[in-house]
Amino acid sequence: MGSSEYVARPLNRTAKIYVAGHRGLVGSAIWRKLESEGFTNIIGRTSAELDLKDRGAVFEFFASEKPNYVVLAAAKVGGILANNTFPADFLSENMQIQVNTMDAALEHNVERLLFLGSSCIYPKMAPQPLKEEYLLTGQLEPTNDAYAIAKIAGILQIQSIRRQHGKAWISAMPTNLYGPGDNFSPMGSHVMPALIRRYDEAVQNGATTVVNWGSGTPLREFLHVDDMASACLFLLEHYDGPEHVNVGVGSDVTIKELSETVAQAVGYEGSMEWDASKPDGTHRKLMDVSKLTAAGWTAKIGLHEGIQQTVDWFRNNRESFRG
Ligand code: GFB
Repeated sequence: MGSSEYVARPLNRTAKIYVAGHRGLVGSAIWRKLESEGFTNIIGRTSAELDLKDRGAVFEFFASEKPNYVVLAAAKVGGILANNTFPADFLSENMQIQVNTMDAALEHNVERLLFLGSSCIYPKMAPQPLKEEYLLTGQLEPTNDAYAIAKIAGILQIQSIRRQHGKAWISAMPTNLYGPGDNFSPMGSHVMPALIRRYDEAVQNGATTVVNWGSGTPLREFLHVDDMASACLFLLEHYDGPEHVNVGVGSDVTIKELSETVAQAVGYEGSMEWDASKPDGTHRKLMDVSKLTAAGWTAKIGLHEGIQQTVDWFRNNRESFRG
């Protein structure tokens, strides 16, 4: 980040802010964060109320609501198997959501917009930790290349709108996220909610063996979604540059270590097996978060604490969790 990109420009707490995807893991956390920070005019629409793939409806929504700020946290997301099985959906739906929302936001003069991507935008074989500048320097991980290309297009759309229209719009790329409100679908979810649900069911059923996916050797970095929400507001108020910014904790664990930690948090004492017919995905994608750290933000929620809190949330929301 060049020094001119560090700007302390508080958002107006009474201005209208639209959180696209406010029912999702990230959007709901951002909504909670904005409320706790005193924002009084937050708006959201469920996908039933507003389908962001419907270009006409999106333009009508912006014309009538005229938000000052937008957090674009709406996306079709899923774990490794969902990405690998439905690449056409991940590419098409994410492209439509992003293009429609950003085009309508531009037409209706949205002052600040934050676009959210993912660490899978980086080349599979890029050096670790992943610096922002490694974008577009090599081949992507094939299990999620379609999703990654959509997110890379979003970064380019932000940069192009900045160049052509001078907007103070920015992008953030989070590492793997987890926390309350996640999707716990056994086949479609990411690894953290999958493990929490699997081990919890094993405890309830008295099972002594669980089967996880892949080899357990890949490394992943996990960021609690409340930390992510805090980073999003921080960036909106302190960063104004064309380059996307990594958001993570700066350290990772193997999937085997993660599964042991989740087992402990859930109270599962049986054994674990690994199903090699399921994909491992990329071996490692640790974020270099030095830019964000230099700007003054670091994650606060430790992995053990975050996992325990998410397990407790899951157990308190058995009737209503997604998935
Ligand atoms: O969380 P996950 O699906 O995301 O998988 P990715 C991470 C690792 O956990 C992989 C292993 O090596 C999986 O094989 N794993 C073990 C499991 N057991 C399970 C399980 O029960 N469910 C799941 N899902 N994984 C996604 C990308 O990649 O992450 C997206 O496909 C996106 O594009 C997202 O970037 C954050 O980190 O492999």
